[in-house]
Amino acid sequence: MERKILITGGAGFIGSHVVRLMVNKYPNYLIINLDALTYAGNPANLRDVEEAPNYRFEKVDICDVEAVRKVFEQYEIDSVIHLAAESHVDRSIDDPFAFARTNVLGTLTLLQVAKERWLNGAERDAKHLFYHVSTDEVYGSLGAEGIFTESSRYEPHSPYSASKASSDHFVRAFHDTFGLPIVISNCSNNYGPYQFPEKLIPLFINNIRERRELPVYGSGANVRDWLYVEDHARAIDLIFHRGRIGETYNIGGNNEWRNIDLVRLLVRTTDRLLGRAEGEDESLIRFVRDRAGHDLRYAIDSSKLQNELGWSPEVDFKEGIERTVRWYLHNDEWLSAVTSGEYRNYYSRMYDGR
Ligand code: TDX
Repeated sequence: MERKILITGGAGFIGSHVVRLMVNKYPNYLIINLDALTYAGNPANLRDVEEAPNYRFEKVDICDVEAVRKVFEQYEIDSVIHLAAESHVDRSIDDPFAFARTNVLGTLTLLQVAKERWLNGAERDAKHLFYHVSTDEVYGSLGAEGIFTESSRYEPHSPYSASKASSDHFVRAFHDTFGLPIVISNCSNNYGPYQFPEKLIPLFINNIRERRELPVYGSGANVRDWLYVEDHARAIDLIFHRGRIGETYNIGGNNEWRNIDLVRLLVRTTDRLLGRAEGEDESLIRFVRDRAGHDLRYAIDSSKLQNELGWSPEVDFKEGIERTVRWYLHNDEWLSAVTSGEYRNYYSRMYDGR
């Protein structure tokens, strides 16, 4: 195998799209998916690549240094694409420690093992790369104007974004202090198939279908920049292969939506696809108490990535939303499995027993 790439969090939402792309596109790469299978990780996200000869799965917590070391040794890992993270802002408000543990200490554990394995006096191997996948939330919140660039100040507001900011700093520190070859990308909000239904888009599609209330935080005026998950996966592929060591790349959809406008689009699309009168379920919208520390607006300037590596988003937003709504409506088995927790028991038993 030409490369042996460890992808952490590969059973999660974005991770599963990255694993699928890499396994299918590069049959000469061995892809090792390392995932703890928390509530958000679901091997069923990868059924279609499970049997591929260049795919392996390891159920490991990134904080377990011995287990991580073992995986590095066993497969002679030459590069890492690190996506494993606790990622839901509301959960971070309830339990900040879980976020510090996984996002900060987990990242540090991976960095430490990569350093041990790759920088142990031997000659530097050009294949070595620690690619850290991060978020635009580390830059904080924008007012009506402005856009985040790679040199924007770090100003996280939630325990989630604080933990991601901290992990970014550790990754850069390992580059600057020890010479670990790293690259970082910070991406805007993703949407698409396999996203856990606690995030706005899949939660609301499901609620519309079930005719449950749609809890819009505050006045719904908060703005997010949405990117189809496969466009993000393509950017990760490009940055992994051609990004400059030590650099940061912003990834964004150039596609800003106020939450309330997005919710109305979701209602219309879902109603139409269900054969209901378009917009009839707008009556489900409820304005509820705002999220604590709720960032007003994110917008990301990805011109560095566009100019240096020739990336641009390909999936038009309305088309992407339509595809996503269709996917959720046609995959109710997946939806009920991830919300029931049954899959977790099933797969945990299966992988623990190996
Ligand atoms: O029930 C809801 N009602 C609501 O109004 C939920 C779940 C969300 N919202 C709002 C909050 C946000 O303004 O919708 C917007 C999107 O919310 P989330 O889907 O929770 O995403 P966000 O908080 O923007 O963070 C996301 O983008 C950056 C991801 O969760 C992060 O993991 C990513 O790093």
